[in-house]
Amino acid sequence: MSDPKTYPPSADFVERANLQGLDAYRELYEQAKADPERFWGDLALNELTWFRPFSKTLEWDPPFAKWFTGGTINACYNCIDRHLKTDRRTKPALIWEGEPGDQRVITYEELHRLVARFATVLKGLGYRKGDRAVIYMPMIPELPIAMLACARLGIVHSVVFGGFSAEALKARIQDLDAWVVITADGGWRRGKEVRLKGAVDEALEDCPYVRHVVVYKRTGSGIPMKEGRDVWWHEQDDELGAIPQVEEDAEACPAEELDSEHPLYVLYTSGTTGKPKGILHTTAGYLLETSVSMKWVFDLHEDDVYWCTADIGWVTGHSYIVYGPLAAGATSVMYEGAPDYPAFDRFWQIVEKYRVSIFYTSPTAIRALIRQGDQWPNAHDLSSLRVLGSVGEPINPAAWEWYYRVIGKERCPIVDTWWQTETGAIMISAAPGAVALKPGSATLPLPGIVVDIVDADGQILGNNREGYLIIRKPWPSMVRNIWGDPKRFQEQYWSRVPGSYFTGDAARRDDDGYYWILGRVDDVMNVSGHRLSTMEVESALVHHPAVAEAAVVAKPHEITGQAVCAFVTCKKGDWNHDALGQELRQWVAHEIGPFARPEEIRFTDALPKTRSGKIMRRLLREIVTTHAVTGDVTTLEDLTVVSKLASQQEPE
Ligand code: 7RM
Repeated sequence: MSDPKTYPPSADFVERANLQGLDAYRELYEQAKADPERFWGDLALNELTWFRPFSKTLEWDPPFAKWFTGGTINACYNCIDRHLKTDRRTKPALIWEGEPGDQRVITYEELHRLVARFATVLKGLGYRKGDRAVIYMPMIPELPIAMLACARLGIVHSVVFGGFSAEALKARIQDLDAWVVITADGGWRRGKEVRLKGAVDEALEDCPYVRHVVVYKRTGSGIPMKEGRDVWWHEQDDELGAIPQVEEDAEACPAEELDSEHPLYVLYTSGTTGKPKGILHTTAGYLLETSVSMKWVFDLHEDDVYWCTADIGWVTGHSYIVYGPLAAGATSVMYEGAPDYPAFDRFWQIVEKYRVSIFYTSPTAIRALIRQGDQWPNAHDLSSLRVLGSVGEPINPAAWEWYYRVIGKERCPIVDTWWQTETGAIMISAAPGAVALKPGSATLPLPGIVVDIVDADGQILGNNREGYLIIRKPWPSMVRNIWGDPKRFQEQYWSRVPGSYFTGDAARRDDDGYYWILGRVDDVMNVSGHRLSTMEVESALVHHPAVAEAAVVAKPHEITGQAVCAFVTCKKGDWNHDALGQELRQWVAHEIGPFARPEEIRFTDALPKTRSGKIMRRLLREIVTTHAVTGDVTTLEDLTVVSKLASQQEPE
């Protein structure tokens, strides 16, 4: 398949960009490559505010890295306090929209006050540096406030996505040995209350050592409070008394002076086994790369209004709603609810209302909206937009083109950002004023990031060869460990190619040095000895006018080793599935090659997805191989999808 059209940055964009033109990018990249420690060291001194500067940039004892050792710093101070001495003091830090339409605009000054007060509450309850807090909240400002209050005191936080069950919550509280849980009565999603406190109560039946549950009142639905354990956020806050002046607050609850490598948070993510891994991020390096990528990738300027639609329960929200934007002094929009509530134009209504200029979302959201038609975005003034972003999975060229044309009106570059929970910050992405775009490619690694493609034996492959994506040099925002499991950390990430980080993704690099991510390694199929990515077939399928979404898995096959099995949801319409199935098989054969022709097409109303929108191909694989689902399904958005699929008769 030949590479598609490229989209160079417009002269207008380049003129205002933080990184202007390819040479500027290249120069920075080469500088970092020539002397990485000097590059990161200088950047850390310029971008972050230190209590005490570090003495050594990197101590690398593979797989364990220490960045900026000898330095002391505080993440909350860097996200808030330091901006108060500038014009940003009265700038909105968070613009929040609740699903019912309520709204709060919180300036940096106000955020400081709220965070300092809540930190004082936590302190009053007896928590301090090194303790662990689990945060289980809806998408309301008190979620970042709780995170930042923990960071202010050096309490390690772990945010558990509000859609996780009591069981999943319990496993995380236990793994982390957390003594305090911060939650709310509930939140709003699609007009219904998502109750949280009930799940906390259930989880805590098996966690007797948890001392406090701090509950924020969001919905006001009555909930039981356990005497001696549960406290209301607002009552604790009231007890602090009258609102002191900002300056006094700063004195009353100063940001703790912490080591550069002080643990900032643990975020659980699924691995290849059933047990989630607690990904540990520390303070200085994480802050550095999340904030500097705001400038390189999103081309952040002082007057931008930036909106990342992710949930803070996932890494994208940690890095690109909370820590990155706030450390960079941005105005970050936060929305509580669903993109289709009350109607399919909620995103575009919010973009118009707050004049959002940088918009960052997922391919899955884009495809869901494509399905509803162009009339929804077309009803809104989207002229404030100037940069669009994509994250979470490869964006298929058809969705890219729609995003570019219908949302960006062919004016806005799309940054396709490749990264992981483990990488902490964006690793591969265009700098939009420097790098020409190719739909479907994440483009080039950011300065300081050295990636390569290797084969199964760890041998480095040349251009145009598919292999495993690795990161060869340590980087400041890298995962430091798996909480409580250094052995798994070593084995999972650092054993394939010793000294290099194994991403678990397959990729290829083209002759322009652009990276094309092909998906997780276990999503790569092998049909008659041809390597074939599930993503490639999916992309071909969604290119067909009848197809809304597709998920492809490999099915064992007697003759060809594996065969392609596609699960397809259709756009609105009255389709003859037999005829359409034949047409789609032919379509794929035509788009990619006869070897890629799906053996089987199964039509379905919905695909099984995690709550962050990733299609759970593992479940589909189980359905096509064993006709039953046995593994962990606790991250599934809608359980009934799986039982429906599993009970479906296999076509002849
Ligand atoms: C940020 C995030 C990580 C996995 C990763 C990839 C896939 C993410 C892209 C992508 C292609 C992208 N963290 N992935 N971004 N694939 N292009 N731009 O999603 O830990 O939840 O997932 O997501 O497979 O390994 S994550």
